[in-house]
Amino acid sequence: MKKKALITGITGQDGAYLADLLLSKGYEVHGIKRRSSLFNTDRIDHLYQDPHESNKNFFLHYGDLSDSTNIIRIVQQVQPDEIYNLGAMSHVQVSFETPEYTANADGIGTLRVLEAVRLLGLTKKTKIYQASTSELYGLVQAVPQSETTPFYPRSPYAVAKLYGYWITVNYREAYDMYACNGILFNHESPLRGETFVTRKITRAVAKIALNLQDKLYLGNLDAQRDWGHAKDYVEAMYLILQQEKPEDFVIATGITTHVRDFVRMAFAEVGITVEFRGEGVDEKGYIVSCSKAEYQVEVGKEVVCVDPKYFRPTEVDLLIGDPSKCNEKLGWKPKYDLQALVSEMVVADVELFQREKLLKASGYAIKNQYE
Ligand code: NDP
Ligand code: GDR
Repeated sequence: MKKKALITGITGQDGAYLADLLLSKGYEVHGIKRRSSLFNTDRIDHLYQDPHESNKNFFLHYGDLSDSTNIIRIVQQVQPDEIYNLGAMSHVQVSFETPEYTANADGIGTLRVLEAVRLLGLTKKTKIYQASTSELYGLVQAVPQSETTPFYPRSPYAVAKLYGYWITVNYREAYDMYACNGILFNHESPLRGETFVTRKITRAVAKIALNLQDKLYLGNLDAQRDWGHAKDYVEAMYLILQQEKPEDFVIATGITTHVRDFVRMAFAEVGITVEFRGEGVDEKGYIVSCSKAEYQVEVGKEVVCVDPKYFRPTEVDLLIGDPSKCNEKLGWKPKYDLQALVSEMVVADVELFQREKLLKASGYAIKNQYE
């Protein structure tokens, strides 16, 4: 019998990579997608199968984590061996503007998944992975952050995820469920949402190199993040559910980098050297040289500016994870380093915008990008 997995948030970055991974391992994969007025399945369109085909192993169900009857119905219908609860309002800054919705989807949504499994009598069959986050650490208590470092969440997103974390632990202890938290540090890829800082930077670098954009406006350049590749991190999610005992794991690279240095690395991929001058809101990045003749950029031009509108009411300054436990118990180590990640993201965005430039030059309308 094929194993069955149910993924909430399958249309997101991690959902797409995880679906690929589980299908490659012979799973039958079910995903929950939200109804939207435009198609929202770009990241998983390559997995689509004709609904009339027999032997299908990939299924999508309409649903939402804010709707418990819907979650119960889908879990009952699928009878999954594993649930990966990746669905969430995942943008930290947006959570300050939509705190109640974020609490509902990210906090109570987790409870709804756990309750569905419990109410349907599946506690001995269904294992649950909860997408917890390094944002739980928030205000720095100690570094590197490990499974035993105290939490101090700094956003409505992180507070909602704190509830998700503890309700998962509580259901494991109260009902003897196989339910685990993966406390994942930031992970990125060419599929990363366009408004997270890494993808915002790699898209802007590609557009600036191709003369499609003038400047990149960013918030806090001093923030430090432990960045890995999403492809590596979904392997860790899978491994967490294959252990004998349910446990929580930090998944991280153990290396941290400033946002400012990510900017430098991304520009370097297109041969552009950027130097930062000034301080605080007056800090700016200038092009000091360009080694690739195919990119006609102006040396001396100001290309990076700070816009305080991207500052958060409360910020998480420094994240650096301690991957000792996942290294030892899961045998997990990332295959990508930051340089390889940045390179893959910039190459993908240059290709994307080269196509867009061609369309524009040929008189086709292009989408406006709001960031
Ligand atoms: P994305 O934002 O790319 O994807 C989020 C997914 O959740 C999308 O499929 C989205 O659907 C779906 N979703 C949002 N709200 C709801 C809802 N109310 N009901 C059902 N589905 C919903 O996030 P990532 O793939 O990057 O992250 C996956 C999970 O891991 C998230 O829970 C995130 O908080 C967490 N996480 C992410 C980290 C990272 O660095 N990427 C690090 C640590 C944790 P739609 O496409 O329709 O918007
Ligand atoms: P984060 O990711 O908040 O860590 O949450 P994001 O990429 O949004 O921010 C990282 C850091 O960069 C700073 N920053 C900016 N961020 C954005 N988005 N836009 C900007 O213009 C900008 N300028 C500077 C931020 O202030 C921050 O310090 C991500 C999400 O995937 C969460 O769901 C996940 O839980 C955590 O990672 C781990």
